[in-house]
Amino acid sequence: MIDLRSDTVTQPTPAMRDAMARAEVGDDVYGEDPTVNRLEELAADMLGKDAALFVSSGTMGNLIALLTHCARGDEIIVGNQAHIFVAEQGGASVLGGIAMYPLQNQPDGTMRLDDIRNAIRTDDVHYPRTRLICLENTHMRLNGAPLSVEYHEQVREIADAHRLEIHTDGARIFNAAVALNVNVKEIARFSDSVQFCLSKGLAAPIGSMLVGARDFIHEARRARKLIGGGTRQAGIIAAAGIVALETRIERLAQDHANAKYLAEQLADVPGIELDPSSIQTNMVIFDLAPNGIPAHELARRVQAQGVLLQPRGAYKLRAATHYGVTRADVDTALQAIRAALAE
Ligand code: TLP
Repeated sequence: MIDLRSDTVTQPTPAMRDAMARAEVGDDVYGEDPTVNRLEELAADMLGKDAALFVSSGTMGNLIALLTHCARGDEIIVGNQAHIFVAEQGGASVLGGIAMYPLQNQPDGTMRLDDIRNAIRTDDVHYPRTRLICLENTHMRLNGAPLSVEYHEQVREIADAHRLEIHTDGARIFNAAVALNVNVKEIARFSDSVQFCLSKGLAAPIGSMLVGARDFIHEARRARKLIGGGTRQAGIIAAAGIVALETRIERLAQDHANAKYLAEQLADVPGIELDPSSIQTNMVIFDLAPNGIPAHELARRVQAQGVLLQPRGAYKLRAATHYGVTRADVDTALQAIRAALAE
């Protein structure tokens, strides 16, 4: 199977399995797992922050960040296409009593700066208190668009002017850094906290990191325990995370080139609507002509030819590239898609 549904399907590399087998471990709730501690130091250092916390998933990392930044009744400003708003069951509201103020995401993954300014609440007894601005980089639902360093800086200026904090859902922040050709620290420096995933393009089997200031991570560690995310000999999985950070970032450029190639070829297929210039990282989201076959039917037909795509709407599909997908696989997938549309 050529699995283009997501970069979450990546399998751990042989080096990861080897590191997992050999990992030195201890009880991480006591802070005694040397491998987890090493991963947390490495992540904090790479992102240019004081401290880091190892968590089970991106969803958990975002939730812990929001629970730590906000009290009950506080409000966050978040994009209406953001994973935090769309795809985390409203966890911050359900579990933290945190209100969400969704703003229209632009096609490049940003929220308009004026929209952010206008959404910040005045001190009025009717309103919740604005506390946090959430960004997503890369922006998954918007073709994996990377947000520029300049945009992060502009949002920081607004946050500072209103004494707000910023959390970035950087599930794929290394994809952004590679696409923008900047050190990831440059992106992270304008956010108080960043969550990033080890288990997507970086290919680790499990885990995400939350990074931020020392006091913030101290509180986040409490929130992680609160929601049952304190784990014991977690070094077994943290070991793979270290290998991910040390060895898997370089590969992302190839994933981006494969996504670009896929997009350029798909744009020429009759019945597919897609602007290949919007593809800068590893996500290719494309539309089918509304009078043609629906997305789930195309997915079914290509599956019969050994290719998995993810339907993301009645006439919308996603293909994500990752290290399990070669250029030859992309060609095979293209053939399958062309054949399926011609059926
Ligand atoms: N995204 C998954 C699905 O949930 C859609 C995917 O296949 O892309 N932030 C962003 C931007 C994400 O894309 C995801 C996962 C998460 C957070 C949550 O990470 P996990 O799945 O580890 O909880």
